[in-house]
Amino acid sequence: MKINKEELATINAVSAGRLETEFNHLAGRLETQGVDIKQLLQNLTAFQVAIPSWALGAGGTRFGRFSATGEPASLEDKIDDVGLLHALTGNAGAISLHIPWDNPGDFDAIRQRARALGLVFDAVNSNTFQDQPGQAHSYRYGSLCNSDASVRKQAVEHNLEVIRIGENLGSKSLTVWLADGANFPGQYNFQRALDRTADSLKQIYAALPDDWKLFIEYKPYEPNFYSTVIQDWGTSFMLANMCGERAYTLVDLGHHLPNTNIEQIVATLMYRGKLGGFHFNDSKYGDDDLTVGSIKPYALFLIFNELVYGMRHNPENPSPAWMIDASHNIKDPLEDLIQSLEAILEAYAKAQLIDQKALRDAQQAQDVVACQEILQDAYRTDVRPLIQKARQMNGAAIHPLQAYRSLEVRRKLTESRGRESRATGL
Ligand code: RM4
Ligand code: MN
Ligand code: MN
Repeated sequence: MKINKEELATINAVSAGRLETEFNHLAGRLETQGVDIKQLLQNLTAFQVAIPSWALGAGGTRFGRFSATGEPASLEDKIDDVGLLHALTGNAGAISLHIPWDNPGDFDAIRQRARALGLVFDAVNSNTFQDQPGQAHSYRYGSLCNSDASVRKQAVEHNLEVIRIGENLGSKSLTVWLADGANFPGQYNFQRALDRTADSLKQIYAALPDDWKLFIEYKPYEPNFYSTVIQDWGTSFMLANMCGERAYTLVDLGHHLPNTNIEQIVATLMYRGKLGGFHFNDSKYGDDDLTVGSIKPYALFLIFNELVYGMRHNPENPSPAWMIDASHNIKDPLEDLIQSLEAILEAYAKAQLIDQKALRDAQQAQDVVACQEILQDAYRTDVRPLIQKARQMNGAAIHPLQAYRSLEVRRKLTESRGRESRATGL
């Protein structure tokens, strides 16, 4: 199904008057504080977050899976779902594929379908954490780190195949996340496993097209519970440096042990020009992949503060590849993604409200209380009218979730795809 522009306009008309009043009120107040509203709106309308193809169906846990009805069973359907999200929010203009969960057959047709919906293909993701039917060697004991050279070769070749697929779709980056690790002390030698991983990554990097980037993701544990080869940002940063200029670290918010100061990691990476990509989600304990902003919205704001600072001061970083990497097992996946997009936009908008000059002065004067006030003043501002205005300007829904429900999107998807259709992914 497609969002009917006229129906959307009718829905928007109901809230347009109220939005105008609220927007004018907020914009007027912020302008007296020196905020450039025009620039802010421009940043918000331009902000695009890639949607992972594996978040469009219900996410499972190792204890089971509760299907959402009308799930997208094919890549075509997944593209259509991202198209729906983009039409409703104006901020979901890209899709990130996971190979072989996604298997683009006819590249031209797939590209064409995405283009018609205003979508581009963001980073492609390789999968060497699951064995595929008919595969010659198993990843049971790791892929790029494996002590068996033929397994490493197979894993490197898979990454090269993913690059080839990405090239055909117009992607410009490859994200490598490795499950490689050990469940028990002594299972492998740390240095040798790391050395083999570095060597395999260098082979992948060497095959990267000139205008491509390599993103190396880290994660402390799961699926291995004693050690993960690329367990933290430091290891990823080191490997990215060993590979070369176009290799970067990718930060996934859920890939940290509880209470880690993620905003400081962001700042450190940006300081050295090595932050390449970002996976948004939220968590309480581990890689929970919960809706962005549902647990720690203040931490998200502080992270965005560093991102905004870095985007202004560290031009040696590429403009980060933003992606949501969340998937939920009980919510409607599209509603979940709408909520995540809203939280991201909110944190991004609030971070731009921070009075950087005043903050710098307060830091210089070592006025700790003032520093906190400046940050929290921005955080406590209700920026929703700004985001709603930006969506209206993009021709999207002022209230995407409400529009999604009143257009009965899930019911219509279920009608056309059936109750049993199932998306590929975890
Ligand atoms: C991992 C990691 C990767 C994602 C897989 C599905 O934990 O976050 O980015 O591709 O999950
Ligand atoms: Mn991730
Ligand atoms: Mn993850």
